[in-house]
Amino acid sequence: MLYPVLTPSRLLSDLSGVWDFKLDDGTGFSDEWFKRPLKAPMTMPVPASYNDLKEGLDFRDHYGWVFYQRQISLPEFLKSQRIVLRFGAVTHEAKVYLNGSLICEHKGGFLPFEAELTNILKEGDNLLTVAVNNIIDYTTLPVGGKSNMLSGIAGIGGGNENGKPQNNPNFDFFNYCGITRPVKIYTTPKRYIKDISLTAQVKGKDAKLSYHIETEGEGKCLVEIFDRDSRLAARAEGQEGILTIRDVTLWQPLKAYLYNVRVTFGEDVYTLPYGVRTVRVEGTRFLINEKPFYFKGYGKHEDTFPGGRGINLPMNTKDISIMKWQKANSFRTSHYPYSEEMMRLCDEEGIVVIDETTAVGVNLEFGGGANFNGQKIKTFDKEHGVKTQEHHKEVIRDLIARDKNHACVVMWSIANEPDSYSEGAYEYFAPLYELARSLDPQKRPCTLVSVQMGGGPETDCSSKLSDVICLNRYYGWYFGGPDLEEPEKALRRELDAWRKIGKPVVFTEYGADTVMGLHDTTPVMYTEEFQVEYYKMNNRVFDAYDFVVGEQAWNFADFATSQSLLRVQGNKKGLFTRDRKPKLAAHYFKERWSHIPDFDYKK
Ligand code: GCB
Repeated sequence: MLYPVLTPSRLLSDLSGVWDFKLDDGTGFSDEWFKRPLKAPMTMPVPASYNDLKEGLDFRDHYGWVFYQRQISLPEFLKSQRIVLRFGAVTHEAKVYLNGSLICEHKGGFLPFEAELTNILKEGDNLLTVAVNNIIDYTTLPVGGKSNMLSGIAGIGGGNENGKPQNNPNFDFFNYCGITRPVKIYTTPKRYIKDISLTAQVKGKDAKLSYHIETEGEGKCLVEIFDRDSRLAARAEGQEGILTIRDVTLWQPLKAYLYNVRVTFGEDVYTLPYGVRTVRVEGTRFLINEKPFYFKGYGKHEDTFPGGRGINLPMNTKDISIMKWQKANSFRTSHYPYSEEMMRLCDEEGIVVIDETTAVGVNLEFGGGANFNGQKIKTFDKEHGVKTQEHHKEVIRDLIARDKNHACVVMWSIANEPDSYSEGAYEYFAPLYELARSLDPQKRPCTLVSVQMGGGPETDCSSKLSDVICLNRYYGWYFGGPDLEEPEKALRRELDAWRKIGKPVVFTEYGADTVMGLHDTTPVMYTEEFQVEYYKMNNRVFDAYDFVVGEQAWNFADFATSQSLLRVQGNKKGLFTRDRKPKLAAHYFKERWSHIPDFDYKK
């Protein structure tokens, strides 16, 4: 799927701004709010999550539908063009109406979707209404349940019953919702370029680029590649073929180089920035451009105040600047695909990305297997367990369609902390890996991110399915903390077991909650000193194992969660506060990572 851009043949218009807005009071659909201007609407910025933008729990914890509305009109001179309305992301479900008629529906809150407006726009004003649903359940990704409690991370609980229906997320981040990414209208000629796929092979100094152009309508295709100085580097005709770039400049972590691939098809022109690099796993090494790479970085969230998960371009830029200050080179898009704007920025800045689906919470074993009001239900129980597999496939399809050309993406994460260790897990996951591998033209490695409860290689189906083993481990925090000695031994024992399967291991999460400003001479839990000691212990162990090829701290920054006894106005495991001020551990990692090269750390 192509990102909408302005080109000599395509007009682009951004519908960001203040829209009309209303929480559904239960009559939104029966009274057909989408048919006429909303009565007594509030104002609401788009794009943003709505939850923190008006005061009160009823608003923040609203359960169900909300309505967004505005008028749109387009200039007459666009009549000859194809006109498309495009949403970057609407969390979690959207129904889009134009002049009172439903024109499209979409499930899944973190990937783009489109509706063609060409023949349905009226002259003058058109009423655009977007109904947005924030309910999560056993069929959605992420997974959640319904409760009457004002609480709960992953069933840990501790809240008060207040009789109102609530989302009970089976995951540890606030269920921010709304129209969270840009809404745009773009045009194309009637015969147009639908999609572009590129794969590079590097031979000596040259790169061979296989390309495939999908078009609507017949016609001639011209593909031209320009270097950064706008010099023509390669040229070919036809919808598919191979281009040779001589003396190629590779895209490297932290040394990005992007070519511009310009495709011309009839009247349509589209330009795609593209970095040439290779990626593969060999034995216990993760090779980027054939050199063993070491992941230094974090799991992140799209989470800022007050826009929640709404796109925040300045913060994205700041985050990458901080990563570079700290000598990090990578992050994981925990626990959902990030905005297209962030992915393009990572291409530009040379940040390496593990790209994750929305599959978080596919695990009903949290909270001692008693999640969602004490039911003891097995995750893959045919009757009562999760019903996410078909939607999971859809998400994988859409994610790869969106991100397949990004140089920054070096691995797909199929899920975060699923129940990958109980009956039915292999049968659930094997087809998903197969799908991802068949869809990705670049055949990137695939992984899932394993939860500590899953045990080791014998029980976790990731050991069979994944190219890289990704571990979330909390030795010295949830497991054994505040003691660090016994947890260190346990971590070593676990790594001794993983060694036997001969695959690279990346720690995709490890961390300790730390409230900025808490200090002590003895490192006690929640102080900045404890966080540093915790990381020192874990990192010492990672350094002792040559097949550990990466460390991604949990989390880059503090972030909002549901309320519970273990969350102090959110999750405080950030190396940085929510407004990006460094804790002691941020300085510790800056020092450590300045001594760890991006390549050849472990020979
Ligand atoms: C995890 C989850 C992450 C949580 C984290 C924590 O294992 O993957 O979403 O935020 O633990 O802090 O407990």
